[in-house]
Amino acid sequence: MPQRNLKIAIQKSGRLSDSSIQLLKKCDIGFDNGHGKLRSRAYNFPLEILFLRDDDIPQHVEDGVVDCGIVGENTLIEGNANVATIDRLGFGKCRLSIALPRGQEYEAATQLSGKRIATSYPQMLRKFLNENNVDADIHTISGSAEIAPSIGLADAICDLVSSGNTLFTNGLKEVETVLESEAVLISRNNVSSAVKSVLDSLSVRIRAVNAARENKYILLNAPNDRLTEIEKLLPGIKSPTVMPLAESGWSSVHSVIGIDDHWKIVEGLKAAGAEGILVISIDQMIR
Ligand code: PRT
Ligand code: ZN
Repeated sequence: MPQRNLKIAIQKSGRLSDSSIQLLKKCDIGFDNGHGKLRSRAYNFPLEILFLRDDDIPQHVEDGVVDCGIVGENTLIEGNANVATIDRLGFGKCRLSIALPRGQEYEAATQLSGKRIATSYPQMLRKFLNENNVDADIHTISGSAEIAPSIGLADAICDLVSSGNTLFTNGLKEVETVLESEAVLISRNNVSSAVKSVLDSLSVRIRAVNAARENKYILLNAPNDRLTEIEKLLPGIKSPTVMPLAESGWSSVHSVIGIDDHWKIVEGLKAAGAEGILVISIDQMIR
């Protein structure tokens, strides 16, 4: 399959920049991301990286200025660009929420009728309001929505929230979630087979990195008479690897476990007689 350089756009500077760069580096793609750079060519993978404002990325992907890009789903959906979502990337997680001044009682979306809601996401907010049969006045602003109620510009806001600190310090409370968002890899529809071939290679690497992040490699020594019990605690990719130790009556057991419950599994293994338990991070995992 002929290959040509794939062009990817990532955010130049902002909340998605570091994670996007780290993701490509964990895919073993080497490039110079020196301060102020606008474009960079990978030296060990057919990839050219363009550093752009996040809002411009979906349109540039649709127009073919770049072949693919990393952008928040919120930006993608609001911009309504005609592109394909290839992978969800697990970082840049946030939600687009409607928030009201904290003292106000809130029970249902119908209470938003007649209110002025300030937002940088008018399309998504309009859709949410229509779906909930709410007739509210959308006030489109370009940023700092959280101060709109306190300066009398709006009764409510619809903005991105991650920790909730910004809402809290501005005396606001979240009452409705319009969208759960995270960074996604997007590509132009109908890319050529030469571009698709590189995009597929990149996607395989990204999935391997993301799968690795969700798992740990575990090694332990197990007394043979407790092996059945220990194996039940370790599903592995297929099943755990069991090898005899030099010391008779003992085996070495290797497996892969999910990151969310690995401490619970380790406690179970110890209780079942496992010794010398090592838990190791995985770089890449290809299923
Ligand atoms: O310059 P450029 O246009 O490229 O960047 P930008 O300023 O438009 O975007 P940026 O860097 O702020 O955010 C890029 C993307 O990060 C967003 O489109 C989201 O997909 C994602 N993201 C994740 C967030 C947040 N979390 C987030 N918390 N984007 C913005 N926020 C803001 C939010 O608007 C609010 O002001 O953070 C504040 C709330 O944060 P908490 O933690 O106090 O709740
Ligand atoms: Zn932006």
